[in-house]
Amino acid sequence: MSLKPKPVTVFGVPTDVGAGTRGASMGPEALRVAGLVEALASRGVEVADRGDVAGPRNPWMPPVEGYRHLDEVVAWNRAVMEMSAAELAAGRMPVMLGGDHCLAMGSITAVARHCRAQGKRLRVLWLDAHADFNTSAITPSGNVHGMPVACLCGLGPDALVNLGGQGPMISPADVRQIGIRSVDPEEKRLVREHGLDIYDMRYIDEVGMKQVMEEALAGIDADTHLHVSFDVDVLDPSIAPGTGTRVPGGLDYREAQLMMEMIADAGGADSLDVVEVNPALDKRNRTARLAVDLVESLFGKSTLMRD
Ligand SMILES: [Mn+2]
Repeated sequence: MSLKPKPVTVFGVPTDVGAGTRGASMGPEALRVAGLVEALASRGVEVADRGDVAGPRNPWMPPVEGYRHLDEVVAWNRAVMEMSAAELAAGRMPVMLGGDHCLAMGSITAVARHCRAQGKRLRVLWLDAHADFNTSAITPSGNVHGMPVACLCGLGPDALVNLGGQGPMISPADVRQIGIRSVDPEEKRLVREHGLDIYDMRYIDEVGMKQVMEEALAGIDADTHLHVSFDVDVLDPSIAPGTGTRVPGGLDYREAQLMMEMIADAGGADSLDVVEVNPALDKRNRTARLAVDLVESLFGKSTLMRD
């Protein structure tokens, strides 16, 4: 399959309202400084940077009924959903620069609605160290960036589950999670109960990234909208130190490149989140630069002599 020649809209979402560590709010600018927009343009992609969406400040308060900053999380996600929906309706590929991972609720809600309207099937690749399948009842922290997959699947507060109309917006069967290696005990039970398709690090170690991606991409065709939600903490902290929830034992450089190249080989993504880049924890913008490098591969830049 050749790459979809779709025009791209990049937009930033400068907030860490769903995170337990401050600093992901600086992610969009770090990704721009690392040359994300120019890298896409140099691939021949028609790319527009719409700047940053706006939202409330981070009040940095303890959880209320199991959620931290729920009102602010809802406001930011609504802004993300509206921006994503407008770009999808215009036939463009939204690339959302977070921000923390709670913002994927807004982007994927927009994508799911778009798919319903267009009669398209949806596949979500969730690249992450964490399953992000917590609920208010089982969350150890109340940080909503640990809950977006559960909320999208209908487990969460009404304000998030029904953000874009009657939820749930997606089903666990739409999701493939790759790189998982940190799941809270109760979350583990919930993930099993809902039958989430998880390619954890042990599975990647045992069968290799090539087979993992073949399985995760199986069944995708021209009628499938592919959304990639890329949390940079999927990468090993030794190569991607600039993120708030580092977990040892992540993807190495070659595995991550192969993952992105195989997505490109399958036709590329139709929408993309790049989240949890935290410049306050980074070293000379290394993590943002690596993320840009990987996004280039997702857009078909081969590291080898194949084209
Ligand atoms: Mn995440």
